[in-house]
Amino acid sequence: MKKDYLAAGLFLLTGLGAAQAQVSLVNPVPQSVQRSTESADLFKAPAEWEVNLSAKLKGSPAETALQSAAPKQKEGAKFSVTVGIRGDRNIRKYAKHIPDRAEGYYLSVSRKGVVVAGNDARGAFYGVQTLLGMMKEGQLEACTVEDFPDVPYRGVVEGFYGTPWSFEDRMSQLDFYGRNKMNVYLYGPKDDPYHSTPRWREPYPEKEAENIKRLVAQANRNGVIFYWAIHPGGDIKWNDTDRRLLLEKFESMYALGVRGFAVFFDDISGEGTRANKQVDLLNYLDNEFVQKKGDVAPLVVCPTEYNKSWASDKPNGYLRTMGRTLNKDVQIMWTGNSVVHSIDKPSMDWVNERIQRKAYIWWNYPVSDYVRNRLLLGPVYGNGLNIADDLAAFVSNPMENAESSKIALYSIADYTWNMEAYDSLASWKRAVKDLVPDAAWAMETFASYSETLGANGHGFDREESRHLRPLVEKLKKQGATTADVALLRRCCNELNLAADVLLAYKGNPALVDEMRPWLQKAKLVADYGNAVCTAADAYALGAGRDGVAPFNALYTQARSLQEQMYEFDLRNNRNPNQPGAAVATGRLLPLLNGLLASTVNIYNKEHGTAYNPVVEYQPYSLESDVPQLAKQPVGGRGAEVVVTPSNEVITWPAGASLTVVMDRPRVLTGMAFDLGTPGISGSFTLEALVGGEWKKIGIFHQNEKTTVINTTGEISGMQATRVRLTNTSGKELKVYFKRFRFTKSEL
Ligand code: 14T
Repeated sequence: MKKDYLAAGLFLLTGLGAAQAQVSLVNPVPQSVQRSTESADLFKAPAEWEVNLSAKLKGSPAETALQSAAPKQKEGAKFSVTVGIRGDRNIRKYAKHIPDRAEGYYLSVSRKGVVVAGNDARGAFYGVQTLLGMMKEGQLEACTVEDFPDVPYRGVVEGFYGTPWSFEDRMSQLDFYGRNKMNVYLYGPKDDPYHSTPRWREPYPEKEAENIKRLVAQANRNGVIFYWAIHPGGDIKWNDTDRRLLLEKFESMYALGVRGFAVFFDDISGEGTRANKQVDLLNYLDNEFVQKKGDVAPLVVCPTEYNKSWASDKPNGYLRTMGRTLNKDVQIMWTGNSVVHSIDKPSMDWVNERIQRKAYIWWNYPVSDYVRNRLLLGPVYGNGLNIADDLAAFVSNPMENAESSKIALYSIADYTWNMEAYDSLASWKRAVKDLVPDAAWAMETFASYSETLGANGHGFDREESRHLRPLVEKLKKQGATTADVALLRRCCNELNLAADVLLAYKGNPALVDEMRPWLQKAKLVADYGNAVCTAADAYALGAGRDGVAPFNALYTQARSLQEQMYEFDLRNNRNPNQPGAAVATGRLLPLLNGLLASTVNIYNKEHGTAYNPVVEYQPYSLESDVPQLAKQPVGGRGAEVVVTPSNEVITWPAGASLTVVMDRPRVLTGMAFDLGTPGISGSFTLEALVGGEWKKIGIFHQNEKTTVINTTGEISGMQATRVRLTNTSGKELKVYFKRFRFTKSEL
């Protein structure tokens, strides 16, 4: 009984049942749809149909997809489904309608039956997918569709740092790519030991090999090319032995069914980065492996200089060398103007001219490996809608949270298929409904507080909580009114409601598991907001105090919830870089913090009290004239102060320094940093600002392998307001920034 009531409530909230033109459920949005009548001619999908599949499609993804459809296949059924590819007799009548484009198809739907005519086998599969997408809510729509992709290769590169996706995650992803007409998946998780240095040379153990075999089969069923990537640049020797070992590894992957190969030379330094050596190897692999096999997809390479900000632009520089000497059929990856960046026409022109081919875009969104306390669930926007002809491919690097990534991936599939028609917000809404069909309102609501990336080293951000933009603008100019507080309270209550609905959602347990820390955090944010709004109404805006708790209680509650949120981050989503779960930090939390501060000020003035108006205690900041480190976040966790590490090679100018600034003196108790190279610490000077004077901190212990300075003995007792590290070698240095942290106690 109760269950029915709940279901009815959700029904209303999500607007299910509203009249929907069925072809508008299809993702990606087709290139062209023709309806026979003015208003949509919708009819109930048949319970059974007769399938007439051309011989060439037997055993193909199109057949598998049809077998998974709801209608039963029955010979002699009234409703017929005819599927073939150009040249097949069963669809000959329709040949002239088939777009002359790779993976294109023609689809016709009437009350009598369906015709799918593909330009090739993949096209036929996509035609079937359009049919199935249309039927998602049990209906069909009379229409014809002529369709094809804008971008030849569309998909995903599993290329992030952190926990690689599980086998189950990947199986589900590959199915999702097929449904959304993505055709490539590049397997290259940075933390798979057999992908990267030093074990790239070894074949996979039996169990992992077996899993890869099964993934390849799943990819094949879904019309997805499974690319296996190798990341050998960390320790490769440019000799015959390593070349042979690489080829052998490729052979072992070929034996598992892999028919797409990529070589990643990103995020390395030293010998492995040399363009001409890389090109030699790649041309060798292309000539001796890819071309000889004959059934292998084009070789893909991620160059070392994979974005404009890192590219040396000399005539004989890295990119131009690749452009000139790398076999033309080898595809070159590119992340844009920087590591994480929107892609537009000028940036495509820039790189294509240099690499002398169309770039293969590796888009670093929604990857969150540099903001691991975040879920990126917002709309996909910002890339040019006029670059279809400039791309060899467009793949997305996703979050380690596989299910959550599907919101962005759905829209990336949409964008890469039909750019001009791409509508970011409409696509996002369909994505949410596709992922969480029975709680779409809750997911939309929660997602609208999980968009921003916060401060991060790449300077990339996404707009959060668009619905709060007007309020933020208004409050810059004037004080809050009771109506403003009512809006904030409503947002908090909706967020709380959405989190509760999702925590109980049974339709996708893997998704709920991924989101749990953020959903729980959202409830704390909502509680905090309610305390703030109640205090503001009663004690700052004169909305009446009858039946309202005393100010002191509400103030203490707000403080308590701030503390609970802080504590929550210490216990949840533990990872070494950005632990915890950030929710609603884009607009809602700053608005609530501002409201609390102004409420406290007003109350203090009226009552002569001294409640502290400072909210969200931010005791540390960073200053640096090392450009790559200037934006690095710094934070306190208990006794520790940590500057977020970076994985890139840092160019540290002579004399430049990194300084952590504290809001008041603290007692230093320990210190450790790691610049990645043995012996490098001698080139740096570490100091603390004590009573207005810089005091040198000597090296207490230096580890052989990495450069860790641990100054526990020497610094203890120093009461410092700043700690700084300076390159005093007199020359520019290339270093890593693996660790910079110290411990302190409060005075
Ligand atoms: F190969 C690339 F195109 C690429 O983007 N490589 C990595 C990628 O694996 C990672 O997921 C992504 C986002 O963090 O950034 C690239 O690696 C970096 C680049 C940096 F500038 C890692 C840390 C950096 F500081």
